[in-house]
Amino acid sequence: MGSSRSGRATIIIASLVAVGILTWAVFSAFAGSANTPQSTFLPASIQTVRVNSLYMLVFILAGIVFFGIMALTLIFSLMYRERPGQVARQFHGNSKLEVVWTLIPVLIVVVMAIPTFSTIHDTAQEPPKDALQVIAIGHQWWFEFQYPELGITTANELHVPVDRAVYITLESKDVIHSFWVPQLSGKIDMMPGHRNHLWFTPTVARPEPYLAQCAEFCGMSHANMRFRVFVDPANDFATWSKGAASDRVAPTSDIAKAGEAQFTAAGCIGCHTVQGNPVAVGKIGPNLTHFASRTTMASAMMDNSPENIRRWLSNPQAVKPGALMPNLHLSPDAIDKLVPYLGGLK
Ligand code: HEC
Ligand SMILES: [Cu+2]
Repeated sequence: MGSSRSGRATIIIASLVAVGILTWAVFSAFAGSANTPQSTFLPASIQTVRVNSLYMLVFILAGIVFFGIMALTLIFSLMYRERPGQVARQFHGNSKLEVVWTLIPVLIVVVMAIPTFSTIHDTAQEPPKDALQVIAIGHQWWFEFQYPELGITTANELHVPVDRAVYITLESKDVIHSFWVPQLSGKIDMMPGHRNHLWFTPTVARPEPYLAQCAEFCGMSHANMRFRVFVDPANDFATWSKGAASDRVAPTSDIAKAGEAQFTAAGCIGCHTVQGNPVAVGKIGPNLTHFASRTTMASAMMDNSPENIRRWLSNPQAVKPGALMPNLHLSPDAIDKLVPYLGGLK
């Protein structure tokens, strides 16, 4: 008798502790927004705001059910616990109760279903006619972005104007990748030989980028396959896109000329395009025409700085495991010419 009573006490204490830990885990997931730049709880597009409010509704309803049932379980196990000399009353069925506990879940499901269907309906619409067209191509392990209407090809940093729909066509050059900007869009696979689509309308312009990354394991440097989305005010986007569509500034200084010659001599032109340089038309690696205007390099895994360019050129695989740019065993003199050249590709 005594042992079964202490057993029950243990169960009650254990359930209280479990409820406490769960509550803490769930609420800590919402906290610390500054430290969670890839949190889906900080939506910044029309679509992610919709999805997030739907999520919150389901989450709150589930929370009410969860805590209600836990509380009732605790209360009943205390109130109706075994007592000496008492025998529980035996009976079969209670229609009123059965109707109530069937209707309540039905009601909850209906309350969740109506906004779910309407959100699915709205987010599955065709994008508006004036949407900005972007083709995003996954490569092991970097992202290529093309703006067919604007004549732009760039890599790893996507610029989009605020308050205008962006229609993204997703492709892959090799294996399956996945395109995901947690604050701006859902997550959709980039498949070889098949085009997927996704669109979103960013609503919050800001100088800091939205962090994003490949969300489908795609090989050795999957974790280093990141990208950034800059949501610009309309004017800034116009300025950016004009620059991004232009050719490189033809080298005039001796340093720039030597750098461009080295870029050809070292074979970089076989894999990299520099618009305006007639021999640099390679398509294997990122387009470098305006490389220096990007804030990061090697798929946003590090800052774009002279030191990092130097490290990269000395041994790409040492910086990014498995990187598909070969180690060209460049001489220190060649690297000395290439670093300022790349830094000048504004
Ligand atoms: C065989 C093809 C190939 C050759 C040759 C090659 N690269 Fe690359 N390069 C790549 C690939 C692929 C990447 C993307 C690597 C990644 O991020 O995973 C890359 C990335 C880069 C980047 C970073 C670009 C960015 O936006 O992140 C720079 C800079 C670069 N290469 C410069 C050079 C220079 C300079 C040379 C010549 C010395 C050269 N590459 C030769 C394939 C090549
Ligand atoms: Cu990946």
